[in-house]
Amino acid sequence: MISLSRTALSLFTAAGCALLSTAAFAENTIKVVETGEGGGTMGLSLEPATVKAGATVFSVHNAAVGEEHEMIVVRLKSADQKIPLEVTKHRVDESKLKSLGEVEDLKPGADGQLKTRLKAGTYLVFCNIKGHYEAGMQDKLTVTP
Ligand SMILES: [Cu+2]
Repeated sequence: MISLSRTALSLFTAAGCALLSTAAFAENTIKVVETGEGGGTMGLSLEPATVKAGATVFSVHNAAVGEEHEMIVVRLKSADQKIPLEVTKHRVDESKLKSLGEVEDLKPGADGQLKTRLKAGTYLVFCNIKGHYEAGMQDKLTVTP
């Protein structure tokens, strides 16, 4: 009886370890949905918009019908940092921000993924195709320790 329950216990532990290693990369999964067509209102939503520090997968979906989008993740120096704009180009000045990576050229209806490790702080998630940031394609992500 004792040896049987030991076997059961070790099986249980092995199963537990397998589960842990599968989930090892994705402590957080953030769903990002991008919407909007050229000349109209555009949007970018994060679900959830607050996560704990750690390995994170951004799973991006471009829900637009005819418009290409992209997703860039930058870490801000503070929650109220002013976002630098290249006014005449209608884009965010990425050279003045610390990028953690991006998903480029996301066709209408397409999905993309960005894997990164997030430290505590405030992040800006946005689309930097001309005019899209100004049209509403941005949201802030809060990462807690
Ligand atoms: Cu866009």
